[in-house]
Amino acid sequence: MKSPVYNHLLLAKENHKAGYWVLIDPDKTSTKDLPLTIERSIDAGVDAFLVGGSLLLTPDFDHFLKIFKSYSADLPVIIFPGGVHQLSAHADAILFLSLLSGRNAHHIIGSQVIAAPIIHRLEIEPISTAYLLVESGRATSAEFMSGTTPLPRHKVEIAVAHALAASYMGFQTIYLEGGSGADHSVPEEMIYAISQSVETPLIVGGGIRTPEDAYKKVAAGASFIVTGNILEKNRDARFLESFVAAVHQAG
Ligand code: 1GP
Repeated sequence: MKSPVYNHLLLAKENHKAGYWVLIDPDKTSTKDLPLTIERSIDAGVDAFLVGGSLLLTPDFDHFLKIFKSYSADLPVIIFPGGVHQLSAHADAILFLSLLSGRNAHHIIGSQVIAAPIIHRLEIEPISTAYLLVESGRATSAEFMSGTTPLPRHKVEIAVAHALAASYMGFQTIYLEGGSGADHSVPEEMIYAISQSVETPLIVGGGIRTPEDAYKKVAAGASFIVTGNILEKNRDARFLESFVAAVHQAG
């Protein structure tokens, strides 16, 4: 299978040694705000966009993606799905998530079987991703909506065991997820231990609020950093630029 987006991301990782992705939640950004939001991100030097959310109230995901793609130039637009209804031919790729930290077969393989033939027909690139939810304080939307127990944040060996299993199963990436707006982001000790155990690129997101946080995650071994909420709260262009610089310099 051709993997142009995945290869593009790996190249970005090679050049900067780590990549910075901005997550856009269609419920929190109107299509009217998209041109400016996207232009600012491109100017700041982000490496890709993720679009999606655990629970989306926006009825027209496809239309949102269509508008999004018309402004995003050559930067990859990747669906970060909260369910099988978050699919669109206007995206370049989709994180084909399997919730490996949970024990609910529907989120490990059930939804994937429903979505796979649609993704095939839409001709968007699936990037197989082992999605590992990590305990982060108060219950997050991802935790509640999936009805699964996250990995205990102080049990690094359990997280490493999951990452090894994901690597043996051939996933293209592992997403270490604190959850949107997490009280505490994924601990550096966990990122470090996993990065020492597997070669699979690590995406880290959830509760990352400062460029310094992002820098520490990359220094610990993250390949890609995702932020969402914080950029919705702080729309200052220099703040975004400092995130990009922190991630690119930390590698
Ligand atoms: C959530 O990892 C993403 O799925 C981003 O989280 O909104 O907390 O940055 P934040």
